[in-house]
Amino acid sequence: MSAPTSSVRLSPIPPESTDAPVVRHITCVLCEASCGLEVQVRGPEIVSIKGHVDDPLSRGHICPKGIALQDLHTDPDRLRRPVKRVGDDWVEIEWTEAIELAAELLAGVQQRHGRDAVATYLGNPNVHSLGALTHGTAIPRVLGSKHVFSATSVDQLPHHFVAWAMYGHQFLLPVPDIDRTRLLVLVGTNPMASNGSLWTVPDFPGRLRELRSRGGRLVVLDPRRTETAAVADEHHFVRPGTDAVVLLALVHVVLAEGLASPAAYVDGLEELRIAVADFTPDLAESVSGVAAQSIRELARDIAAGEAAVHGRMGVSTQEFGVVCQWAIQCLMAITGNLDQPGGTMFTSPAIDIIERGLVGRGHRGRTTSTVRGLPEFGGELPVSVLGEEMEGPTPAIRGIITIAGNPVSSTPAGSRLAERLTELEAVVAIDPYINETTRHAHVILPPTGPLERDHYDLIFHTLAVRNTARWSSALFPRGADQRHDWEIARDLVLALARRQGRRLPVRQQVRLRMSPRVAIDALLRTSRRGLSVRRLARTPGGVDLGALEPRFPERLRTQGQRISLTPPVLTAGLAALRARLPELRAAAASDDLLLIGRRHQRDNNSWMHNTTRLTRGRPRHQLLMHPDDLVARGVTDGDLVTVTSEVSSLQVEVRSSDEVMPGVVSLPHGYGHRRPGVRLTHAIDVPGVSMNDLTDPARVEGVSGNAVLNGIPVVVTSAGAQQEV
Ligand SMILES: Nc1nc2c(c(=O)[nH]1)N[C@H]1C(S)=C(S)[C@@H](COP(=O)(O)OP(=O)(O)OC[C@H]3O[C@@H](n4cnc5c(=O)[nH]c(N)nc54)[C@H](O)[C@@H]3O)O[C@H]1N2
Ligand SMILES: Nc1nc2c(c(=O)[nH]1)N[C@H]1C(S)=C(S)[C@@H](COP(=O)(O)OP(=O)(O)OC[C@H]3O[C@@H](n4cnc5c(=O)[nH]c(N)nc54)[C@H](O)[C@@H]3O)O[C@H]1N2
Ligand code: SF4
Ligand SMILES: [Mo]
Repeated sequence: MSAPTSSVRLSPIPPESTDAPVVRHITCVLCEASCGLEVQVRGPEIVSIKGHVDDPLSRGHICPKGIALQDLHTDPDRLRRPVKRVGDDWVEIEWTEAIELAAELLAGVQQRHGRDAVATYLGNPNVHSLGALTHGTAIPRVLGSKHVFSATSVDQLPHHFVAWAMYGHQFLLPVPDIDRTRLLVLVGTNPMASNGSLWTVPDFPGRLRELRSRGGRLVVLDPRRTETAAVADEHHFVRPGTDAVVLLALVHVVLAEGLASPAAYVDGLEELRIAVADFTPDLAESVSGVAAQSIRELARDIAAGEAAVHGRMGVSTQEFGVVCQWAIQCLMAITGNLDQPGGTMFTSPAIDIIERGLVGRGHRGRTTSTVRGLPEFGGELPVSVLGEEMEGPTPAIRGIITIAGNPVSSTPAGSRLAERLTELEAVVAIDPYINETTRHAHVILPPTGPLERDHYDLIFHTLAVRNTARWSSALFPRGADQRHDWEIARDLVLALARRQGRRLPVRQQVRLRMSPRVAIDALLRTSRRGLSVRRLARTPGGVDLGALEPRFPERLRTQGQRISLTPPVLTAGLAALRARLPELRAAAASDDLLLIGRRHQRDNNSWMHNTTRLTRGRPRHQLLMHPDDLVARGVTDGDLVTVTSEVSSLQVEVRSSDEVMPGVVSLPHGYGHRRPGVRLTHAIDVPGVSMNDLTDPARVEGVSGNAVLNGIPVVVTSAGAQQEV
């Protein structure tokens, strides 16, 4: 298909223009795949959205969410101007008033109760918004409270923790070199639905097909036969929360059979062999259900080279997340697959956030939470403590600002957190919607949407399967009454500083006033690649900087640029795992149920349900349960069931499915919008409940404090009698 008029523009199209359609290239910021899209626009209207075929990274890929960007853009529920809550009503106010009100509320709490009394919660879209990255973090900095939280601790904290402990920097996260690998092993990740995570791998299906045509294989370990498992060469059901034992057994086999071939900069092979000596394939089989023989064969195959193992949500947000991530890194390192083509590799991004010091290397334990005493990592406390820090006669937290986050839906015991929010003296949200969390705000400051702002992927170029650099100019100009994320952050930080009676250092003021475009341009111009925003904007899809290349040991940030396989902070996790083994073995033999999560290609965490384009069709909110488990409980497909965890109970329809292994039930997260005060016209009619009403803030991963969202013990009973309620 040919495009009507191809042109590259640096400035947004004026809204009154009504000429022939113009073709523009932008980046989709809805997920980590960061697809390059080709959009036809006529004036303020979108004529079509499709994948940009010539994009060197995403190669034409697009998913239904990318097409739904237009619905997000035109959604009448999306706030364009600030609103203030007056009783149960919302009143639009001017920006100056809104910023002053937000600053007054937050500064007031700090004046009355101290700095730590105001919390910041940074949600997932912060990493997908350039302005939030360049300016947003100035907000927690000016507040100066220890109570900084983010979605990281309901997600990938174990990855950062292990990268920090082994490679010396929390962002030295290796990605599978899918384009050259011979063997891809995916553990607890479902890229056919999620499009990849901590692994920017747009067009996963196409890349998988190419892997196959090269004679390569995909092996999946997951308690559910996911969309990815369904297209794999081999799928092993693994009982939730037991992967650590399987992954350690893989390490065990490699070392026991003398198959190790680590690089010269790797230390501690013998210590590792001793540490994993008791984690045999037979032990792994008894707790996980994965056959010992399969583990032996897989270990040998990985040791044969050009193999990449990647573990994500399923092995991160579980009881032994850090042990899992550590075992995976050890496995890659000892088999010589780390930092090698076909293995797991590190990027060489045009803007190197590690080299340029844009992200700190990580630190731990500089402060602790007030109630449970959990340590910070990298300046953040685990979000599982957020609710409890708001409780008691003298709550540690009395005010909060949420930035692009919906913790009521996304963090453990969300409904309980919602109750706490109603008691706070100040709730401020930087968010475009009145949703499960922001309905409790006193004031909401809505930023522009993805089509109204410039973008450059500071984070996802760092995690991509190919080195490229892409600039994405705003498709439409922002309205006169709208503000970008970065402008809101700038104004709020300045207002907070004024109220604190201090003058920000000049350098900081200059940085705050610099638009993200100017900041990125400066970073590009001073980079080794010698690029600029203008140069990138002239090249639709950006520039291709080539395949990933080996970067170690130079890129290591450890002492002497060496890798220790057995840092004590990681091996410490083994004691807790050994202590749990008898229970894990007993649980494997019982008929108790464990709850796990799931993602659907047309869901986007908790916030894209307000478009019928993504929600129509077969409902997908149900609890999946194995037919044998249904029979054992006298429940039939489609029934309403009561699901009870240690913290709460809820009712939801059940769907019989042998996709899940016996003893496992699965619910998606991000559902359950029908709550008082939510202003999402379509989403409130989407059936479903919030999985995080069942998850337990007391269950955190033992080493990092990451939330445990998978492998939750639950009881399921028929709710037949209550069905008419
Ligand atoms: N049980 C269970 N819980 C989970 C997960 C799970 O698998 N199971 N997954 C976890 C994971 S991986 C994550 S990342 C978290 C996500 O947790 P959160 O980040 O807390 O939640 P999101 O659903 O991503 O909500 C994003 C919010 O940002 C707003 N928003 C969207 N775009 C922008 C923008 O550009 N600027 C601003 N300021 N706001 C914006 C939306 O309106 C919404 O309120 O959930 C976690 N929770
Ligand atoms: N369509 C869509 N795409 C998304 C998102 C979305 O909400 N929707 N969210 C984005 C975000 S924020 C993230 S972090 C990524 C996440 O990307 P993924 O990690 O790929 O996400 P999930 O689909 O949650 O995959 C987790 C898998 O782990 C399995 N699992 C659960 N418990 C265990 C266990 O104990 N062991 C093992 N081995 N497996 C287990 C689950 O069955 C599931 O298949 O996706 C991103 N992309
Ligand atoms: S895969 Fe992700 S980045 Fe690509 S179009 Fe879909 S939502 Fe956007
Ligand atoms: Mo995430």
